[in-house]
Amino acid sequence: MVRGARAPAPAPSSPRMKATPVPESASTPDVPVIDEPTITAAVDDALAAISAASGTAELKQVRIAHVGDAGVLSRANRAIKDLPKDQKAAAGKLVGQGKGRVQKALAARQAELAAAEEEAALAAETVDVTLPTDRRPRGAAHPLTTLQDRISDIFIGMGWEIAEGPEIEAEWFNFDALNFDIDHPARQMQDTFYVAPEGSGQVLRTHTSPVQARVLLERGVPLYIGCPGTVFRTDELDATHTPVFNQVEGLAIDKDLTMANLVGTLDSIARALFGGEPVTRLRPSYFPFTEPSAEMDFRCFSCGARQGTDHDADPACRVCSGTGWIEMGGCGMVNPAVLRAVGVDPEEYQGFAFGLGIERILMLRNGVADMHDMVEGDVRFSQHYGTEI
Ligand code: FA5
Repeated sequence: MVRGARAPAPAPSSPRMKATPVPESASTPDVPVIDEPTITAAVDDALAAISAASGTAELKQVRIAHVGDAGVLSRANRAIKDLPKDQKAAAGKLVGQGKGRVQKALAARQAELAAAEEEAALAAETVDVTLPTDRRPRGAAHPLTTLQDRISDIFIGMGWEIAEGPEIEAEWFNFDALNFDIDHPARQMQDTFYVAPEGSGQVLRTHTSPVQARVLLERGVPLYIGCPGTVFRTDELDATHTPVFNQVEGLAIDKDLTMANLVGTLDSIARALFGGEPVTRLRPSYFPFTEPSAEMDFRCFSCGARQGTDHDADPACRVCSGTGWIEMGGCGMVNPAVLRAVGVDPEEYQGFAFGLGIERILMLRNGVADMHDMVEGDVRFSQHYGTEI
């Protein structure tokens, strides 16, 4: 009845136990006895270990110990083939049923423990979405950038192209090509930032007008362009001046253009920027690269002058200095000397040009009374335009 080291097994305790004892072989001590008490004891051991396992890792060890190759049940299973033929069926049933009970208990406990572990992990990993975070505040484009984009859109809406030029500019483009005399006051060190070393022939451009000459050379005529960009002058910072500011240049060269086209274009840009009918005026002026030349002024937005030309300005107004007018830019018909400098025949082509100060437009459009606010980086100014802190 026995193969292996165990003492002879007791008589079958269950009437279902059909396995006939197998002859003992002392030479194979690892082969368990295949009888009901042995298999039942192995199954009970396994079931006790399974229910005692406190986690899936421990259960894995239980599985290896009780149904792995070295376990009693597996060894008994392997030994069945060596039993006498008439005992195989009963032994197979006994071991198979025992193993089945253990496997079923293992699967149930595995599911139970895995669910408990998952629940514990979820509880441990819970994110408290109400906790304060290190959220980065949202920035916003500087209002000057937004306005510059808006102005570019207006040019594009008129069917014009946008052109750009370098901020470090050749003196020739900044002055010579634009018909500035060699001793023109604007060239003085007091007005212009020169790029070292002395005599480099390079300046920080003092206006966007050099783009006129560059684009005329590059693209030829006819030409309709808008050129927004940053310019530099040795001006002191005050309510209406800053040393680094932005301009937008307009240049139209075609056949039969007149001053009327210039005025119509400026008025249409003013309407697109401000809506309604802004009060503007052209005042005779002088620029070496336009002839005739004018300054374009807007009625002051800050004092009594804002109500129209029939109303007096406030003599103490810091925005218009009591004049009732804010200078927005210069303009005029392109000087034939400029056209000749870039190889265009002034008998055939004429044109107009203008250069507007973008900071001044922002002042008028958004009621900014002091240019300090635009450049000093006080976050309260930026917040007004959408920057968060
Ligand atoms: C010019 O710069 C000419 N290039 C404009 C021009 C273009 C004339 C094409 C004719 C044909 P002006 O120096 O006036 O012109 O400057 C133009 C505008 O820039 C001024 O009207 C003003 O709105 C603005 N501006 C000038 N200096 C400053 C400054 N320091 N800070 C802020 N805005 C300024």
